[in-house]
Amino acid sequence: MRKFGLLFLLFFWLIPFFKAQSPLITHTHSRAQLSLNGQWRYIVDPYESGYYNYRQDVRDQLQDPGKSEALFLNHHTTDSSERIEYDFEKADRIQVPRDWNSQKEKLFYYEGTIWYYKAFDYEKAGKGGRQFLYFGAVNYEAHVYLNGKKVGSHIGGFSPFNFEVTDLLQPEGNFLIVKADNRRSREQVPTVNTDWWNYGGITRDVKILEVGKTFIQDSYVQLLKGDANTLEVEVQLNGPNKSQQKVLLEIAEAKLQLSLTTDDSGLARGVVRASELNYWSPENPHLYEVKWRYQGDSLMDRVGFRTIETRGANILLNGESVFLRGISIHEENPIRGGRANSKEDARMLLGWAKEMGCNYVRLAHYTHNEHMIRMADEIGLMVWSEVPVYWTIQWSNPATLQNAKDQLAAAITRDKNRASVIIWSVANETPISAARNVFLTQLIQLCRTMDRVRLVSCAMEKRHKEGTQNVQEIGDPLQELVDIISFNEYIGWYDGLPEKTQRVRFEIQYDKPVVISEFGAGALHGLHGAKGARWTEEFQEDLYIQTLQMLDSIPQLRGMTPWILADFRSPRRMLDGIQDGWNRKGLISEGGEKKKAFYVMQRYYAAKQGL
Ligand code: GCB
Repeated sequence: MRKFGLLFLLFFWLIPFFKAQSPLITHTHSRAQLSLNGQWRYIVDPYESGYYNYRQDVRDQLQDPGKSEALFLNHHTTDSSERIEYDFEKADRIQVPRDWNSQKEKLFYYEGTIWYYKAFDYEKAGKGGRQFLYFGAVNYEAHVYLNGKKVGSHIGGFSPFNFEVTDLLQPEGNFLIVKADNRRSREQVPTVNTDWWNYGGITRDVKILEVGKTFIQDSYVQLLKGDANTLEVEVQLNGPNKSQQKVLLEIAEAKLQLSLTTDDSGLARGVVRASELNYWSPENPHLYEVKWRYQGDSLMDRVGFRTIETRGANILLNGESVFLRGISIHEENPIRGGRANSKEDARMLLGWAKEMGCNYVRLAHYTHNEHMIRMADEIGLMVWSEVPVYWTIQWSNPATLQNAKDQLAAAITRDKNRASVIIWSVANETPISAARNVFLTQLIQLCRTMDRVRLVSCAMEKRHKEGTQNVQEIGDPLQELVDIISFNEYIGWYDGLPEKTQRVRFEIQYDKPVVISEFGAGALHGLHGAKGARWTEEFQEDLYIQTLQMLDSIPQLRGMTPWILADFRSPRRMLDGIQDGWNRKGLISEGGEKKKAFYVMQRYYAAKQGL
């Protein structure tokens, strides 16, 4: 009995803590909305006193959270004798979206909790509608409160999430409070150890989405696998009247119309013939206006149609073999500093890639913001999209696996209509073990179930073939499961000197395309010297020249993404006078200047055009 009572208590204690997150709403750019971007107030709380009381109880779980310290209540008083130990109205301001580290010097190295506060009025557009609070991303853990009530929490620093707030919004005097905590921990994804800056805060757009009582939550329109003349279509309604409803799809430019009827779960599926499509490609990034209509609700999207598949060692885009002329990119604006988060940032980063002659980018090592993917659609760049399953994470921890799956599922849900995205990557440089194999196999399966058309890969490692000096093999059992064999190859930087590249031969057992996910060398822009001297532009240039010769001898080579477009911040990089907290493997400096190796890639890609 006592046991039962305890379980019962635990159950009720858990309910408010793990408030269900609403299913992800997509197409957020084209919906009626109120942007909450702009200036917010913030309070730094390294001891989390606003979250835990002095007995370490979670305040938002208590009958009496303690209005003097429970920041989410935003308590105000006119009684001068009352003790209130915080005041958002007096707190410093910070820009949202943007990480905190690059905005405030005192927060440069900060890892911990910061409370964000935003006051706003909200005039509902019409009667009977619903409102959802949407976050593009918060790094890493977010607890969200509206008008003193908890609306939910989320983990994962690079994925979007939303909560319904219909019953909480009021016409005037709303206050939204977000506890953002970017502390690293072992069981998370990524874990404590990465080679990038752990930028904290509300790093992507925040908005209130205004939708009808029953509304189009999500939709899908892409070419059917193996058939370039048929579109596969799916739409999901959300709301009390979702069953047996008519939803209309219209692609006027392709003279297509389709009416679908939802089942009891609000889902409708169909296919429609579409001949003479103008196919999307990097050379012709054509996007169609796609309109969805359900009762008064209408959604607009710009969608490209292309096929992507592999045959033997070839990658076929719209049936024709392509060479992926790529570059790896972190989501960072090195010139301004901090996480990239806007259309302009995307234009700058992807513009540099275009200038190099790329038709492809590897968006490392986590899901990038939606502006990046949409810009890639617009300007014509194919995309490798990745989740932060990086180096060593807890392969045997079911919560860690669930977390990785959630991040991957969010990326696929958000970006499944983007023609640019051709590859889902489930991991980077992970050590082979039975537990890892099980973990990653599940992620690969998730990609295959959620996305029937795109390719799957991961950045593996290479190794010396046993008993040989200069023969390299991959040896990762995941080669069997992926569509594209990718590995990080640092011969000449982490493995010998650049001349070693001339002795190395690769043995790759599979008749699958090989796309090198990384190679590179560190160089400080403006530092010149002999090509044998590390950190000079000449060393990096020479390594690139020699590496390209070596890679060209791999018969299945179908592309590459050298590491990396631009220098990026990393606390692991401590060499004073050279690194100063930057990973210097960029082909472009933090000031935007191109290093010599940039031009090596530009020339190499010019010669690969049309291949
Ligand atoms: C790698 C990692 C990447 C690092 C890079 C480096 O293999 O995948 O995240 O930044 O090497 O510079 O060492």
